[in-house]
Amino acid sequence: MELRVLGACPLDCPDTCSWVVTVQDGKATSLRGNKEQPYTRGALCVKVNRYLEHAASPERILHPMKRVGPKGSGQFERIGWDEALDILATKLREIVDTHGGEAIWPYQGTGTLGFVQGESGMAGRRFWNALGASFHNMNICSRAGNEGLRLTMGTPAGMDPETFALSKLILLWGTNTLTSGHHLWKFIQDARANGAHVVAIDPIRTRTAEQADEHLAIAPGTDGALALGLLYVVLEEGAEDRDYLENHTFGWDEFRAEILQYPPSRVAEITGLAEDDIRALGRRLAHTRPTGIRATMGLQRHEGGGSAMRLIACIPGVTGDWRHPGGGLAFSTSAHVPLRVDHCPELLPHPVRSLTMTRLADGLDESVKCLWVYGANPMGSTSDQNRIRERLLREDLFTVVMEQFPTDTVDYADIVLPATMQIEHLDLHEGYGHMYLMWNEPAVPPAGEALSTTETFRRLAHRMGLTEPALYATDLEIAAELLEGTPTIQLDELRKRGWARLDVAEPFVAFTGGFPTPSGRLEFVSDLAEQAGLPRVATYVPSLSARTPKDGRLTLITPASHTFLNTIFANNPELLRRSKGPTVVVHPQDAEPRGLVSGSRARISNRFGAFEAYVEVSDKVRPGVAASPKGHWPKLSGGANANAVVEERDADLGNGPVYHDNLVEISPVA
Ligand SMILES: Nc1nc2c(c(=O)[nH]1)N[C@H]1C(S)=C(S)[C@@H](COP(=O)(O)OP(=O)(O)OC[C@H]3O[C@@H](n4cnc5c(=O)[nH]c(N)nc54)[C@H](O)[C@@H]3O)O[C@H]1N2
Ligand SMILES: Nc1nc2c(c(=O)[nH]1)N[C@H]1C(S)=C(S)[C@@H](COP(=O)(O)OP(=O)(O)OC[C@H]3O[C@@H](n4cnc5c(=O)[nH]c(N)nc54)[C@H](O)[C@@H]3O)O[C@H]1N2
Ligand code: SF4
Ligand SMILES: [Mo]
Repeated sequence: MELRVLGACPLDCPDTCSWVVTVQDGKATSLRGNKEQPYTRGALCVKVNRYLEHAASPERILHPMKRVGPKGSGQFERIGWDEALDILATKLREIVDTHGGEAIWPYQGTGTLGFVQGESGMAGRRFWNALGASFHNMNICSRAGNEGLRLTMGTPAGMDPETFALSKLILLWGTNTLTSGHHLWKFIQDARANGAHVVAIDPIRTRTAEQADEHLAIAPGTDGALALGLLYVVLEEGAEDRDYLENHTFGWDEFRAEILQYPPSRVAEITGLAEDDIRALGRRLAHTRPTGIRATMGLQRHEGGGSAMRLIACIPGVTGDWRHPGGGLAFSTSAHVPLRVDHCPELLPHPVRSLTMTRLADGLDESVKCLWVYGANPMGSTSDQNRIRERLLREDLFTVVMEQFPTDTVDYADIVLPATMQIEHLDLHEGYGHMYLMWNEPAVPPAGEALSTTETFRRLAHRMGLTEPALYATDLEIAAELLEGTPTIQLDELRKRGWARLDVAEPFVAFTGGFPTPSGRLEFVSDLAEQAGLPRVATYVPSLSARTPKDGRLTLITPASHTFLNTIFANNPELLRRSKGPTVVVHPQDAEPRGLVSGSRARISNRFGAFEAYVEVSDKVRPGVAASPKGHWPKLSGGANANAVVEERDADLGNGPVYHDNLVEISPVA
């Protein structure tokens, strides 16, 4: 018998594709994009085209295991679920009784963004609340940008990305659309067919920049200065929207004075761009309505990243672009999604501390007795790899990893639990790059003894004798509860169709009812910014690499890899082969004096550590910048990846990470 089962891609990608799994005799035989979904329209991507192959990989973890070798050795023996649950229940109880629940760090990552199984709903949180575990502050990805946008707009939620089809000028700012969420491209092409001009602003000539009409190869971490310089030209042209400024913004006089500090000549010096290019784009911005800005996570992975987002969000306030469909800014649509997420905080025995995801090495001190990792691969994805490794070797730390694959993080576990993949469990998703909810129906039974996240925590709660009914909600009950936040979307209809548009207008124009800021207006000046330690008026805050003398060092950017999704798929033989990596791209001017040639091995190092990669000499990167895509597994790359040289240092807002703001030396490997 052949069945077609509707699902959704669970990965941390803005597109959240709708897919169709064909099942024959209980086996998934094909997984294809769902043509009916209006945003993703049937195409998946190079990575997820291999999802079934990946799910059937002989490397899948299929049963619980306990450590038998020394910590970090990755030596395990198979155990049954019964024994695993006994060990875990006993150990957790002992830790709670001796040290208190806060000695447990539930370290959840972005492996799946589902609201039932994953990060968006913070699956497991009810269970952790019942134990009084520490709160996990999930800020690894977009927090600095979110906070920056919140200062200006009151929310990170802006344009519906579909309305880029209506833009006449599109700024792709610190975003690699064709790699990190390619379905937007279709809408950009529609805009181009109507005469839109597309500009990529990126230190790297990415595949997106190559396809754009214009590429400004800006020096990393100087985007705030560019934003001010462009607005300077808008003022010179007399093109500010005075009516909008007067009726919808707050703090214009102060902000105007700030803009006037940044004439294009000064901005050219800061950003390394040609003054003429800045002026030309400024004039274009001044006279093109609507202008749509797509700014995503790349440019906020910097010391000044939150401030840069705050400032870029000011641009449509000056030009009045928020008036028009196709005008404004799109970062993430998450905050448009009104699902009802209930972590049952009433289960907490007392208020608990918060531990910060990007500060794993710092946070993993003696006060933490149990690290419980799920949907995450911190040994591959988190800053300051060497110090994390040291901490994970602590003999008094009990580490549990729920996983699908034997990652570097798994090697440090005391107990490993087999996790289901998306075709094997139920979930409900948003798309953070579109305005739809997505349904994922399980298509096949779990592989081996794998259990979903929710089922694992239900069984563990039972084994620990916990009685709160909320801990035993079924997946369907959780989904129904979530949908209580969206009265226009019915569960049975969503299940039948696989997707549903949020209850928003089409075409959507944001902020028609004002901005959710303290003043109700777009804020150029913000008391909340001052409370967060930033200047009251939105302004340029340089990144480390922009403000530090380089002394022969290069700025390392570690962007999204085309063939992996963070560290997921980096053990797939074909995708690993296609990545040709790990690679490091260096400009000819920087390669020559260092004796680096294409195809040779290089050592990339700084005081935090080192990793090795194959050199690609190319003018795709600006002089002074090196690029090495994220995601390679340390153990498949000589023991370390790019995060060995990423410092555990905070961005200016929300303790965001600084993955693209590190200085390194690069030398040939003998
Ligand atoms: N194929 C693939 N897709 C992915 C991912 C993946 O790993 N692989 N990851 C997913 C995840 S988790 C996320 S968060 C998103 C991230 O997707 P993006 O937001 O696209 O993030 P990055 O690739 O980190 O950076 C985007 C671009 O910003 C540029 N950039 C870096 N620093 C600066 C700067 O200072 N100024 C400017 N103007 N540009 C700068 C980089 O060179 C890069 O080309 O993508 C998601 N999609
Ligand atoms: N150098 C550098 N590092 C970066 C970045 C960068 O730009 N540069 N980007 C950062 C960003 S944007 C992000 S979002 C983080 C991501 O960092 P993490 O959140 O740690 O994500 P991954 O590395 O993809 O690891 C996710 C793991 O979850 C597992 N998994 C997937 N689905 C499930 C499931 O349903 N259940 C369970 N139990 N496990 C599952 C996968 O097998 C995988 O090993 O990485 C960050 N790291
Ligand atoms: S990773 Fe992104 S583009 Fe690829 S299938 Fe998933 S949602 Fe679609
Ligand atoms: Mo991310």
